[in-house]
Amino acid sequence: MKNIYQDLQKAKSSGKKKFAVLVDPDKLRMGKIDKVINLAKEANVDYFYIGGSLIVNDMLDLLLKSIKENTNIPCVLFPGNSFQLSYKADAILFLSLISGRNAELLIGNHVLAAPYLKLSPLEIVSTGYMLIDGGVSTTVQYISNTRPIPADKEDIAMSTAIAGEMLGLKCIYMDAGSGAKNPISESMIDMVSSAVNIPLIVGGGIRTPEKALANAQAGADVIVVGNAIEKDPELIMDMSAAIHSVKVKA
Ligand code: 1GP
Repeated sequence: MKNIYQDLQKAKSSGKKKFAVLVDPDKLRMGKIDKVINLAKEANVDYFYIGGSLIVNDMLDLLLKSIKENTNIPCVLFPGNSFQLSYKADAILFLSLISGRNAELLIGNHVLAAPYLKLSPLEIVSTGYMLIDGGVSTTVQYISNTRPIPADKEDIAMSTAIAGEMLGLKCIYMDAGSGAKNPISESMIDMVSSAVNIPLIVGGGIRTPEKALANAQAGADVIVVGNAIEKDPELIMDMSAAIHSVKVKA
């Protein structure tokens, strides 16, 4: 059995960067997913993150089945709510929305999901999820009923991440939200990654290999890209090459 978190910690300590392709089961037609899977295999993508704020059909299991039949790339659930669970994935980001003050998303939903997850074969990766203002109001902001951290408040982002680490969370995920106009700045990534020792996942509005590379160089350990790849799956190749080009420590 793979240990996804241990592998990520090992990569972090050697300076190796990981690339996650985010797939929203609702948005991808099955035809297009075959192309994404093949390109991801070819490009040595590290993870599929699976999720969306709204999943309105039964595509989740179908999508996981299709990925599993075709590749060994680990599938990590990135659930928008506690209905988005499936035993067919390898791991789940057990998200606590620590940038917000909505008790349901800090602990409430977790209590409801815990018995299911306890029995599941999924690897549980507790994750402090921080929404950062990306210049547009995103679905996750609306659904979560929380205010994101302002994009220029690096000290708030840093303090929030430190608190998350002190509470024992295993990862921090800084997200400008899917389709953000402004992705998270490199200076915020730098400040947060320097302040914590746990792996830092960064996503939201990353559209170019240059920005993906800049984020990795600034200290992101996992770069997540969804929208841009949905629009142009071929982008997987250049994104992956850029992220994996970051030099590993000797
Ligand atoms: C959203 O971080 C992810 O939660 C990815 O965002 O779809 O904008 O790449 P994009």
